[in-house]
Amino acid sequence: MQNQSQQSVPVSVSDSHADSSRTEMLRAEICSSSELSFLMEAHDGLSAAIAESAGFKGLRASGLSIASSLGYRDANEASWSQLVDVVERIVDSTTLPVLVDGDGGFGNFNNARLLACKLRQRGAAGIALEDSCFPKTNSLIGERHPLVDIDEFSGCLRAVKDTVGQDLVLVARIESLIAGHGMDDAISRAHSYADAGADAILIHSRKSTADEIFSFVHAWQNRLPVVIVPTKYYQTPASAYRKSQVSTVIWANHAMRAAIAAMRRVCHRIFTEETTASIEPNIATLDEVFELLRYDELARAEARYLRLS
Ligand code: SPV
Ligand code: MG
Repeated sequence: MQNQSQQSVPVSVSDSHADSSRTEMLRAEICSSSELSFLMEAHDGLSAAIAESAGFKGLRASGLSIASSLGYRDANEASWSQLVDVVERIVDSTTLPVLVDGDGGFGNFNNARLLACKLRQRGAAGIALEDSCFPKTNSLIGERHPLVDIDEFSGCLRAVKDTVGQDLVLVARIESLIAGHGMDDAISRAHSYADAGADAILIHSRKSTADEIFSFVHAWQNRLPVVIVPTKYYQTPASAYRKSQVSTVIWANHAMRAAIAAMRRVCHRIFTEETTASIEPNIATLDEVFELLRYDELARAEARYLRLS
């Protein structure tokens, strides 16, 4: 865990602007490291701080989790400006690089490049854009997953690259296997997106084994680094990804799902028992809350700046 007391800027007012050092950290994780990297889902400042204190080196601002925490469905019900606001809280709450789930870009190339600009302003380190039509449906539910035409989506990636250059890591996410278009379509999209300037390819699958992921990786031959989201094929061990030279694993929704399970349990018990006595040992202490949110820094600042007569 990093030494938070050495940070000079309080979390709640840290400066939000393009942060090239975080971009380079993310680029190192996804594009240059020979080690398997892991990005942990965050959907607000608190989940971001918890992921950092657990030891993760990078975060993924995840669309499903952010939507869920706002009470929306992962179907572009939350607007791009709501996403940007949540990302700002995530960025300000940690020192980690944040790869933002930009869905399909909230429209065409013009909406996507505007989103990328705004994310850069708020301190994001990267954006993942997927070739699903607007409004999207979460990849893990339903059967209808229309894809954007390959040339149109390549143009969208080019527009984003031309706009933000190296300031954001650009991850192109391919939904061919989700949509049932097959491996050849996935591979030809990957080449087209690489030609358009993507820094990495995210290949998504909803199968319960990683077989089609490994088929993709084998056919792709690492022309660009490969990012995966093993939500459904969670039984596959990390060693298998290391062996097949996957670059990065995203744990996409697990903090949000953990929060749902824990909050449900606690609400149920408080409601039925009409006391919090029995659940106290099972929830975070207030001291943990104060430590995570760095109340110590505020106390030091008060001692320094608050001159009470
Ligand atoms: C998300 O969590 O928002 C993702 C991954 O993009 S998935 O839900 O599998 O589409
Ligand atoms: Mg998503």
